[in-house]
Amino acid sequence: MAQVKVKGMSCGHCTASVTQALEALDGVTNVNVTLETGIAQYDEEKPVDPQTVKDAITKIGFEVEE
Ligand SMILES: [Cu+2]
Repeated sequence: MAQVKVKGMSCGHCTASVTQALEALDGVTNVNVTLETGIAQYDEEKPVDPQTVKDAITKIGFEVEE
């Protein structure tokens, strides 16, 4: 299980967008995004570059907290 902290989510549509963006990535599965904490958790079926995950999130308008 890997996780990233996402900044800028304000409602269920935001969490759905982030979930969708992460699930679209090759190797990423079982995505679970929590609005209250901003935590996006996911499993890796194979190694996934954290930068790829970060890019997918920033591309749709959110920030990843370092
Ligand atoms: Cu929203």
